[in-house]
Amino acid sequence: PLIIRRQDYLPPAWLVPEIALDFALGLDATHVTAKLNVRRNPDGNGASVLRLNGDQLAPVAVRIDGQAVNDWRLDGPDLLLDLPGEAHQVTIETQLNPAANSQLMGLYASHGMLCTQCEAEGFRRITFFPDRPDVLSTYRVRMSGDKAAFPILLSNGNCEATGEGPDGTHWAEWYDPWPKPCYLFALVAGDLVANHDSFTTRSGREVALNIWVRKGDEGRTQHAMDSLKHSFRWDEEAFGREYDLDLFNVVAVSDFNMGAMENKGLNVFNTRYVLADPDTATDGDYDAIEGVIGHEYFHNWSGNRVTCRDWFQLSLKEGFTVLRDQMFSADMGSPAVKRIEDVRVLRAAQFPEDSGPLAHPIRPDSYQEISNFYTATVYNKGAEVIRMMRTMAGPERFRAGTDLYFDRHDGEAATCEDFVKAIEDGAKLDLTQFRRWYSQAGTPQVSIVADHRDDTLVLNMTQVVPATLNHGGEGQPEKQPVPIPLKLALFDRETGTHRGEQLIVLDQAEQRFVFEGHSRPPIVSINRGFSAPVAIEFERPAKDLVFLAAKDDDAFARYEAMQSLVVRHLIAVVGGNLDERARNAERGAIAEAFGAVLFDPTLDDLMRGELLILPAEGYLAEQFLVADPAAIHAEREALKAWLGDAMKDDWQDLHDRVSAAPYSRDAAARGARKLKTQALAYLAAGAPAEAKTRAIVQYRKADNMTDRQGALMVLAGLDGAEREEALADFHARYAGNALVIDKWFSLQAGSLHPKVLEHVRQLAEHPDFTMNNPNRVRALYMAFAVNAKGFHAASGEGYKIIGDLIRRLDPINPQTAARFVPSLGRWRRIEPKRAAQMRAELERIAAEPSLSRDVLEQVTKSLG
Ligand code: B3K
Ligand code: ZN
Repeated sequence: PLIIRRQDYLPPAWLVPEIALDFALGLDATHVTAKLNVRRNPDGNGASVLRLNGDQLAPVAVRIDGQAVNDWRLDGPDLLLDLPGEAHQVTIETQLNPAANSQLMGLYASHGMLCTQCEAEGFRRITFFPDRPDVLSTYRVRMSGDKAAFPILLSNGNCEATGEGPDGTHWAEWYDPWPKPCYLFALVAGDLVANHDSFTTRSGREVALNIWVRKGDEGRTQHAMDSLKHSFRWDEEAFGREYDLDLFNVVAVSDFNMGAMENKGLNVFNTRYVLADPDTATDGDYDAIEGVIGHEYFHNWSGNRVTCRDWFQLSLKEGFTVLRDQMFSADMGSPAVKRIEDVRVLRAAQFPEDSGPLAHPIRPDSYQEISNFYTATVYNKGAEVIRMMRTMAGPERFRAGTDLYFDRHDGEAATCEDFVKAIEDGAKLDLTQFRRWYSQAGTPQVSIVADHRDDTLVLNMTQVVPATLNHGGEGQPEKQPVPIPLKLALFDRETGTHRGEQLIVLDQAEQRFVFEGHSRPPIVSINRGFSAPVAIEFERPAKDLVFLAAKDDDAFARYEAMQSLVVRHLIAVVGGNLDERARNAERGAIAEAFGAVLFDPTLDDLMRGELLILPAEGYLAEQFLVADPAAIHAEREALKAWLGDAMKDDWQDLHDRVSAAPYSRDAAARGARKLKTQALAYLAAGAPAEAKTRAIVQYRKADNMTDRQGALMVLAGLDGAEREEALADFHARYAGNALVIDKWFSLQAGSLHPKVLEHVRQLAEHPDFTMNNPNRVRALYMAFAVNAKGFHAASGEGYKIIGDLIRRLDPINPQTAARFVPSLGRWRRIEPKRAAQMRAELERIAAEPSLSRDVLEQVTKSLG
């Protein structure tokens, strides 16, 4: 396989300052004429050959300076041209079939509309071009097509002219004055309607805002529009960033590989991150829409105005933009709850990546297929790394750093090193050692031993960055210590207070931190706010964790104490290290902590809900070198059932209290809804008959999707006619609403029902199921792949379902197929019997004759 390496970067030999594109649009035949003004790059290698990347393209015609030429040649998928002079105009015609494009990269058809996805390397499926992010061009785009089929014609920048053509056609011409790499190009043509609004920037520019959707969906766009306006305002206030065109378009598409795409002035979105109303979208959906709308908007500066030199720098735009969207969502809602949710995502998605065969630094050193590197590591750990810089610098100095970064690199294709240097210079911070966070994979493990003598507390700390093994060439056996900023508070166990939060930085392999003036051994609250993305091992008495769970004034630390209490209990139970008396004593301590949370009047319900969530199975599995997922699942469910039963009255009272709150989008009502379904879930585990009765009522009375989905989730895991009735009712009620039917698939595939394997097989044959829509594929199979009960079934059937899916989906949509490989790739960390089954499934995939580069890279690295 061809391995692309970061150290092999060379500047482009040719630049393309301008491109003019002409599209004659048709669903199954689109003709593209591309005129490239090219000139030799003074910083290039002087080669006279111009390499234009292609992917499944054949040139219909090639002209140089207006003259047809025949002496072009193909090198694999690429087109090579010899150019004698300093500057030329190269014209290339290509012919595409968008309707046949099931990969959803390049130009494709979706429900009668045409749209594009170019990041990372989709533009080369439209025309031959130097498809690399350090080639920046201004784009003039003309498109023409049937007016009835494509009444709306959109591209980047501003629309400069429109007109009528022959035979019921029309055309539009767009011009984007901001030079951009081709991955930010976009075109949309279709029968769309818009929610129109506007925003006036702080310097007085009036920006027209449009959210384009298919007819009938316009009533579900207001939340996205509100989120968009909030994003415009927030980026001005928080980062001093103003929008730079008179127009901002968002288009919702139901066939989309990812969440959304930040094309300049024309963001293209998966419908699931645009459409919402109370009847069809949960509170979680509303939050996700706000976050993704913000994320794509913020890319206008962190990604578009300052872009990436090459794809190894992906975290430059993604890590930073994730941090920005996290800060935005925190400011729009509850910062405490948002931080906890972000950490939960990191632990569920990124920690396993860091400890598995696909581990890579946030700035990878090599890849075979770049689509495989849009990972939780590049995105979420990337955000954590920049967040640590902010923690060490403080908000004001960090802002000086980002101001300098935008100022220094505006209009450029920059590197992660450029970013670090700008923060270093602007925030006046020495980041020499900190740069290791960019080059080392693996989650640092911090061990803490506390020693109290006389009036002095000593914290002895060690850090180890675990070796990431050489699965497929990306190994790092030797690691160096990294600077780990830890926020800390020392609580007096009698007064329950502390003397203020401090920041310590652990930057050696072993280090002692001394704290004087503590006559009693204090209770240590550490990594407050999750100030560093590390795993901490710190043995201490359960009563200290119970104290922090009830009293810590840092919301994250309080959540963490609660989690630790449960995690260490479950590790001990799964390991068979507790006799019945010890187990019951620990369960009692957990119930006591739960009780404190349930009745703490100072907590709001959203936060209360966070504190009552049991640690995820994946996170628990991470705590073992070799995990038994069935035992983890069984013991976690057993604890849930015990809590459900032991605290039955409390859950019922809670369910009664929160059920009385009327629907609204305010925090109190959202908190009530979160607790409503949590109470039901604990009851379902410990008192199923009671839960069923309540779930049926909650389902019937629901006036919003959060309550309805929550009730259906509980019913889907229970047996009986009520389950079938509710599922049938839900399906009939939302027939034709693809996003809600996705939920119907997910609830069943993710359910605790004993027959979940059978259900998933049946759902794959359901008339509503299709392999051609990524949302539907993910709704069924991603929900299943994270359902330990089904996926890790002892028979190995769960692995086979995912293995079969990957093999069937790969020829249709390799990018989406490859996303399922990591679930099987974790076999080394699973008990031997299942590990052998998982490995066998990977080998079956590897034996397929013509795998995509996407799946091949993930499977070979996973087999190691
Ligand atoms: N930048 C896009 C990612 C598209 C990747 C396609 N393989 C979405 C985002 O992070 O905003
Ligand atoms: Zn992004």
